[in-house]
Amino acid sequence: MSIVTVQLGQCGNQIGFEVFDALYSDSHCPQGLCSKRENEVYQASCKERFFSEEENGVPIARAVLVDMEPKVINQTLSKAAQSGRWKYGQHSCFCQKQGSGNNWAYGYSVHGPRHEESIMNLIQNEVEKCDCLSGFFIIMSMAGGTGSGLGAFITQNLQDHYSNSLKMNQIIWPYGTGEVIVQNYNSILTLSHLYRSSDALLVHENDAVHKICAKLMNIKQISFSDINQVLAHQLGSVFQPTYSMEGSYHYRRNPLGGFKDPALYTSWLAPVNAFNVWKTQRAFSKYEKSAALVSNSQFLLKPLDTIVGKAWNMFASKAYIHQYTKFGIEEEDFLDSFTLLEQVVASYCNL
Ligand SMILES: Nc1nc2c(ncn2[C@@H]2O[C@H](COP(=O)(O)OP(=O)(O)OP(=O)(O)O)[C@@H](O)[C@H]2O)c(=O)[nH]1
Ligand SMILES: [Mg+2]
Repeated sequence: MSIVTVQLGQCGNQIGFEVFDALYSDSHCPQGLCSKRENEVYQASCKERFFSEEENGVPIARAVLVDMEPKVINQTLSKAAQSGRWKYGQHSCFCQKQGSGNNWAYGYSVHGPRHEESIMNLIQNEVEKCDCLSGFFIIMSMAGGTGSGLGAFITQNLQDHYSNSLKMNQIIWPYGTGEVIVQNYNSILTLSHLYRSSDALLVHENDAVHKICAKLMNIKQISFSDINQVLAHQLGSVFQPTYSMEGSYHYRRNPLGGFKDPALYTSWLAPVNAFNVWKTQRAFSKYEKSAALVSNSQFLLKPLDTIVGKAWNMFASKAYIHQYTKFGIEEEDFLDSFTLLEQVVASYCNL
């Protein structure tokens, strides 16, 4: 089963690179407690999932790189090529001369329709290289213009063209302070559109990862590269295959039970369905023991409520709205987004 990754905008491309690098490093690191045979199966499974192979044996990331300006894509391509370990495909990039200037509407309404065909063709080429497609990872920030606006547009297109395949968006949540003034507008538009077209949103908060770098890793001058490495580690540890002892060398779900306290689970799911465990003897990265938890919880309520509140305050005074209406995103679209996200906030409050 293979996954095609679509990396969009500066953030999506920079993180995408670190993710593939982490996946590659992990699959070539010491095997930990598992046998040689198990390790080989793990490596083959990782490769099938995330890489295709070129004739000379260098793995090629199953990825499409999209940005509206060339700088980050060029840097990303050359970093991968210089690693000498894996690379991106020769015809897997789409870029233009000028970005979306942190304007969601420009990414969604201008770049989207204009470049839809070229980008969807690149994605289709990548899909055709998979024997069996299990779905798409779409990596993007929600505060800029390209990753967020074009990312929402492309996700919608993927939903139309590949409705049976899983679409999971990796969303980078902006820092609470100190960034672009319209980031809250871009964020609510991204979230409300993805709510309709994506199967799952996996949210990564820059503030939270920054704290990990500062407090747990003691990094003094934290760069995006540090943050992206932490994110890549988290994503790798969740999406690398797991190995089940039962039966033959298959990777599959391995429910072990879960936490005992029923109060930890939502009432509308039976605990057996609410909690799944996958485990493997194979070390992840250089760690013999590690654990990763993905949860759908009230964790995001506060950040979501804050973003919706800030965007609403700006919207109430009509600040910067003309930058959006200019490209076809009307006040009505904003109101729809607010209504939808307020419903989401209310549902999560009642969990
Ligand atoms: N974690 C992380 N966040 C990033 C990175 N680069 C940018 N961001 C965040 O992404 C947001 C800005 O979005 P970008 O990805 O730079 O924007 P873009 O998609 O390239 O869109 P335009 O530049 O407007 O065309 C801000 O919230 C940044 O904090 C990165 O490498 N890692
Ligand atoms: Mg950019």
